[in-house]
Amino acid sequence: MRIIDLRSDTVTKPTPAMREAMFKAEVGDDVYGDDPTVNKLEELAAKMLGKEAALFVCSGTMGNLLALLTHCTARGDEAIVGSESHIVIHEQGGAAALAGVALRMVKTQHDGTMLLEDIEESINPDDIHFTRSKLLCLENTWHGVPLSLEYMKDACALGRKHGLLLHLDGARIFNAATALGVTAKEVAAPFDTVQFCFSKGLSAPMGSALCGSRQFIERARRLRKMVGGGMRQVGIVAAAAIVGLEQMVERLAEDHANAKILCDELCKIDGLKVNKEGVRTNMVFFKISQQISQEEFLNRLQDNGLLACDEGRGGIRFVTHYGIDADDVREAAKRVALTVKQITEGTLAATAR
Ligand code: TLP
Repeated sequence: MRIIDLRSDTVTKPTPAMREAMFKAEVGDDVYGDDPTVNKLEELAAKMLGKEAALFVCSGTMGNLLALLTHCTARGDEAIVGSESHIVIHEQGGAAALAGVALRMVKTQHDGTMLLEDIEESINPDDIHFTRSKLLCLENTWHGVPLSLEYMKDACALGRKHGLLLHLDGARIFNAATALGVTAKEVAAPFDTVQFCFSKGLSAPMGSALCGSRQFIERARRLRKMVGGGMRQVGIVAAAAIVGLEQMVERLAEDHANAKILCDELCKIDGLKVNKEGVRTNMVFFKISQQISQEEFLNRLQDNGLLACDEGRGGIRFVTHYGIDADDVREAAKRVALTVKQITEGTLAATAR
């Protein structure tokens, strides 16, 4: 049985074009600025995001950490973040532990936004009793949901009005742009800095770009070295990221279409609560109503050759990506239906005993 892996778009393997580009990549010591492939990638990333400069970093987590470190220059400076954002939930408290940045959490709404009034309320006056509010961070897409251009513009205008710097965790910015029918540059426009990942829907093996002004990126480059992210002949992997930007952006629409098919098929299965409205890009979330824990359900799915991600109270997550086609998602839905049937029949048998 072929395993269908829908845990994340991070499971994607490099395309044949990427492997070819990696094989042929010209390299140098990037800490000295000598790697021509990295330099090319950084220029391309900055251009596509409409920023002056970019920095190739190991991961999205490192990109966000460097944004916090570079923007929040004084110990204890505060960054305003969504309560359900990746920075809060999935980065192991790096903001506090490594960057000395205080996080002010504002409730994340079901569509990934924070209410403007909540943001405004969380901004501290310049008063000795409070932390210094320095940075506002948004995330787009959030759990696969794109934030609208209008919302980002309004939230950023509010931040600016109060003198905040603005960062976007745009790990999947190209999915957001595809869903909104705009360019990544337009999504990035209201922000001072953006981090986005090559290692997700763009299918490169690793890395992210942190984009911003030339001056900001110079400072971030020094700090990247401090956190141990200075890499050497890393053009080997930057070559794959270039292919990601040049060849893999347009196909993201396929992943979004496959997520819709998957959602429709899951909706036909009794006993599942599918978040239909939330399916806007490449993610599908659902909850189970069986008398079985989510963890146990995921184990049963795995026995049936299907891998999914446990999102705790958020339910179960499927992510579509390169290497998964429409037939695969139909097959995935069949395996979910089979799992539900096996559980229901098992429960009925137990009751009859
Ligand atoms: N997200 C991963 C897991 O960490 C949950 C995934 O499978 O979705 N920002 C956002 C919005 C992300 O979703 C992720 C990765 C990151 C940052 C961090 O990127 P990496 O994994 O490269 O450190």
